[in-house]
This record gives sequence, C-alpha cells and structure tokens, in this order.
Amino acid sequence: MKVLLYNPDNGVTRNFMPHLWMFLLQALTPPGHEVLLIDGNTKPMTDAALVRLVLENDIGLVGIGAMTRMIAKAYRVADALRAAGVPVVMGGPHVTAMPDEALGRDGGPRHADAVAVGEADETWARIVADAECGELKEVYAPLDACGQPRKPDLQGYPQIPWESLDIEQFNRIPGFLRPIMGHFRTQWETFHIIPIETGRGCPYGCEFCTVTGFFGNSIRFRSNRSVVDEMLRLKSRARRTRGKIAVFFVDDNFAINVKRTKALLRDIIAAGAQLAWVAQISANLLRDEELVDLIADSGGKWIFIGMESIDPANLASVNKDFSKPAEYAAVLERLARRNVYAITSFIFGLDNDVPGVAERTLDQIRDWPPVLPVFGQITPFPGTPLYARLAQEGRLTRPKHWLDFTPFQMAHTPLRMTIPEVQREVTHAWRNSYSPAATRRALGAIRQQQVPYRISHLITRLFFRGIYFPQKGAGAWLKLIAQNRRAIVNLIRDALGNWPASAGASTRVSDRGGHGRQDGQDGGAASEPDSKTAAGIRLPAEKSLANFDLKGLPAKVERQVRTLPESARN
Ligand code: B12
Ligand code: SF4
Repeated sequence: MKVLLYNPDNGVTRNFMPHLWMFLLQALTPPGHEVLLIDGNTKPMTDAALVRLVLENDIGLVGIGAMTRMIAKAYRVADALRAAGVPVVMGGPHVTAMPDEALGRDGGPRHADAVAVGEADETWARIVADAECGELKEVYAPLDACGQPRKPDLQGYPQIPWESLDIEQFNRIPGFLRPIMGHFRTQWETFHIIPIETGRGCPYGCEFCTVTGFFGNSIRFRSNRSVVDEMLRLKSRARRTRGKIAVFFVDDNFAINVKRTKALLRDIIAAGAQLAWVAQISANLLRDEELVDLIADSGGKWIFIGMESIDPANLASVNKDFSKPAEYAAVLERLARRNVYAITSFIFGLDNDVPGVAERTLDQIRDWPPVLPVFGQITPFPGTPLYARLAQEGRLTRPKHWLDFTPFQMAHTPLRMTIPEVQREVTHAWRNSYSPAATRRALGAIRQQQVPYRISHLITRLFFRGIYFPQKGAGAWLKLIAQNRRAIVNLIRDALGNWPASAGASTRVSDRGGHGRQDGQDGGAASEPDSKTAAGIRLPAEKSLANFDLKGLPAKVERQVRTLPESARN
C-alpha cells in the first residue's frame, strides 16, 4: 500500500526544518509499503492538487499531523481527501487533546477516519495494517497488555536514514542565493537544519505547556550510541554533499537530566560527531559551568530559553517559578563567554502584565549579551491546565480559537490589560528587537568575533525577523538587505580588511581558556575548518565587492545584485 504523510503549512512562515514525526513514522512503517512525505511549508499545494496527487498515485492511507496552530488547515485537507474516498488518520498534540473534535463526536463535522492519540511509535504499524485491510478503528492509543496507557521506550529508536533521504525541499539557502554560492564555490550551497530527539518528557508542568500532559512526566532517553551514530551519518552527508548541516535537538528540555546530558555531550565529543547544534534548555539548568563547557565543546551554538517573563509574579502564576529572572543575565553571560548565544522566548499578556511590559523587557534585553528574542501572547492550548483554568474562570473569548486561527491574536481576556494592548506590546517588542539599529547593535556587541561567525549571526537575525514580519521572495529579502546595509557593509569591510589576519586566530571570549577548540573553527559541519576565506568565499584580500565578477551567474540573479543600492554593494 502507498501511504502519504502530510504536514499542513502554518500559513505564516516557511518552517526552517523538517517535521520529525513524518520521518520517524516513515522509518517505523513495516516493509512492503511505500511512504511519501509532503510538508506543506516547503511544498505548498491546493487541496484539489493534493487530492489529485493522492488519487493518481493510488494512495491507500493519508496520515496528517498538526499542532493546534495548523489544525483548521489540516481538517480542511482531511475533509477534501475523505470526500474523494481516501481514508485519513490524524495524529499529533492537537488531536490527542481533542480526539472527539477530529472524529465528529462532539457534535461538529467529522474530519478523520481514525485518530492516533499520544505517541504513535508503537501504534503506527497497526494503523497501517488495519488500513490495508480496510478495517481502521476510530482511536489508536498506546496501551500495555492490561489496557493501561504506556509510553514507548526509546531504547529501540529506529534509524532515520538521513544520509540518503531527499531533503532538498528543506534547503535553507534561498533559491536566488544558491547560484551565487555555487559560483563562488562556497560550502554553503545547501544548509539543512535536522531535528533529532534524544529524549522525551518534562516533569516541570508549566501551566501553558502541552508537553507534560502529552509525553508524561516520565522522562525517557535514547541510547547515547544511537544519537552519536545519527550525528556521524549526518556529518558524513554534509561532507559528501559539500553542504552544511546543523542539528536541532527537539527535546523539550535537553538538559532535564544534567548528568545524562553531560554524558551524551562527552560521547559526541569523543566520537568526533560534533555538528553545530541548537537545543531548548530551561535557564535554571544552565547554572552548571561544566555543562556549559560541554555544550560549547560539542558544537552547541544557540540555546532556546523559555524565559517567558522578567516578572517573578508572572512566572509563579503559570507554575514556572523554578525559572529566576534575577539570574537570566548571568546565564546569558555564561553562555556568551563560550560563544554560545540564546534565543529567548517571552510571553506577554500574563496575569500580572500591564501596558509597558514590552519596553521593560527590551530594557533588560539591551543589557544582556546579544540574544534573538521572540515574543508571543499567552495562548491557552487545549489539554493544558491553563486552558482548564481560563475556561473555569470564564475568560476564554474564543474557546475554539484554532478553528479560526489568526497569528498573534489572543483567545482570552488578560487580567490587567486589554487584548489590543497585549497585541500592541508584542508588535512593539518585535519591531524594536529586529530594527536595523538593533541588528547593528547586536553585531557591534560581538565585534571581537570572527567574521564568519558574525555573518551567521546576521543571517540568523534576518530569518528570525521573518517570524513576525513575513518576508517571502527575493524582493522582500533584497529590501531587507538594503535596510540593513550599514551592518552588512561593516561586515564586508571587516571581511576584506581583517580576514587574513583573523583567519588563523582564535577570538574566543571565554575567560577559562585551554580547551584546545578554536571557536568557529571546529565543532561541526557548520563551522568545519575551511581553507578558503571568510564565509568560505575564494576572495583575494585586496578584492573589493565592487569588483566581484558577476559573469556566469543566472541573468535574474545578476540583475538583482546589480540593482542593489550602491552602498549595499560596496
Ligand atoms: C520542534 C518544535 C517546533 C518547531 C517546529 C518546526 C519543525 N519542523 O519541527 C518550531 C521551533 C518552529 C516550533 C514552533 C512552534 N511550536 Co513547537 N514544538 C516543537 C517540539 C519541541 C518538538 C516537535 C517534535 O519534533 N517532537 C518529536 C516528535 C516525534 O513528536 P510529535 O511531533 O509529537 O510526534 C509524535 C506523535 O505526536 C505522533 N504524531 C504526530 N503527528 C502524527 C501524525 C500521524 C498521522 C500519526 C499517526 C501520528 C502522529 O507520532 C509521533 C511519534 O510518537 C514540540 C514539543 C515536543 N516535544 O513534541 C513543540 C510543540 C509541538 N510546539 C508547540 C507550539 C505551541 C509551537 C508554537 C505555536 C509556539 C509559538 N507560540 O510560536 C510555534 C508555532 C509553529 C509554527 N510556526 O507553525 C506546542 C504545540 C501545542 C499544540 N497543542 O499545538 C508543542 C507541543 C510544545 C509545547 N510546549 O506545548 N515548534
Ligand atoms: S520546562 Fe518547558 S517543556 Fe517543561 S513543562 Fe515547562 S515549558 Fe513545558
């Protein structure tokens, strides 16, 4: 039987990496079936086109996975497929919390033939077998022999064959830049961020989070060996394809068991499996100097920290008072001393927030080492304690907000602000954090770093801006580049002037020294030693950008580069 796994687009951004569930279920599909994958974020299709593809390819089962944010789109696609007679099974965090909604058992329309509740690692083979016999059940849940809920053991985690999978659709180098990268023979023709999970579960139970309910508070880990092997295979793919690969450890709290995380990072280092990586770790676990040393030495570049608020009362109100705003600055400094920077996430509209919260937060951020801040409004996801509390307090203004999804819109009444005030605060925070001036400031703060490092910082900032201010297509990117031309020109000037001198030198800002690692020079594919120049471009030091030979580039690209304002080119 042919099976299609489909992830609907989120309607806002192109996701920057593949969704792990699709590749995991593909790897868990029993032999004898063919599994196709479509991620709507990278391959947008109309419902009609998708139905046509499914019918033309004689697909016998479509599996759709979605977070709450994409569920309305997922239901619409499922409706179109079922109307064409194709059975649909849905899974993921939303339908786990709302199986009756998907099955039409709550009085609404039915969208799915079957629902996989919770983790599907152990139910997927049965779903496929039942679909093949035309005997899909309504609900599949992981249960033990006594009918009690059980959580899959990750010790037998399957091998996802990343080294041979076609992941071209997830290449992060924008299409219009690829010919330029190829022309100058950089190692950046492709750049992929690959999700790897090393464990599941978080016992902290923050009120707004679905994770503790979904994965349970029993924490389970893969073996270090299987994680290290996966990284080694990715590393060899990067080498073979002359591209770059970075890893996103999607564990909810990568250091939830500090001892085990240290052991894993030591094993990665010992096996030479370092790739540039990013992971989510709560601030309280980053007090440990040895852990932070190992993070840096194993290739850790960015740590996502759910700070949520700089107000302890707010954190207490959502059961996250294990996170201490008073130590945020020290945590960030500790990371920055090792050239590891943070993506800091904030939520506005919490019960103790009042107007001005954005500016107060920005004031603190300005005192920190440069971070990539992201801001959102507190959102009650179904199945969370927050949702239950707000429902009980009668504060839900859009109890089924997911059926009418609008990005960055609140679904309940905040206590000390109005809904429009919260939205204004969110916009203010994004605008000020990613303005050209803010970007210049951030790059100025890491001026002592090597140029390739600063370039990657700049590119990452530009991508992050796109989370809130959509920037699709070459035109939008060129405009953004023009707006940030001062920062870019400064970088280019440093690249041309300083590269030969700085190329061999370590500019580590760490005060501990002696680890034998040159920042930006080892620790993974995204920063492997490169005998070329800054950013891998073969460029004699005396050559100015104005003299770049644009011949040989596709005409469209050459035209776009030539129409950049002169100041952005020189
Ligand atoms: C990686 C990640 C992201 C990535 C997503 C991109 C990507 N390509 O993966 C990024 C960082 C962009 C992201 C962003 C957001 N995320 Co997120 N994210 C995660 C995270 C940490 C890991 C997901 C993952 O890969 N898990 C591992 C896989 C194996 O688990 P899984 O996806 O649940 O799949 C299993 C089952 O659910 C099931 N399954 C899943 N789909 C299907 C489909 C079928 C057919 C079947 C049979 C089974 C099945 O089988 C799998 C194996 O057991 C999860 C938390 C978590 N640990 O899951 C949050 C999580 C999914 N995110 C969440 C949220 C809220 C968001 C944001 C809305 C946050 C925000 N406020 O901006 C944004 C919005 C995303 C967007 N723009 O669309 C929530 C979702 C809650 C909900 N009810 O929807 C989660 C659960 C975290 C949380 N704290 O609650 N996220
Ligand atoms: S620490 Fe993170 S993953 Fe754990 S419950 Fe809180 S928000 Fe969720």
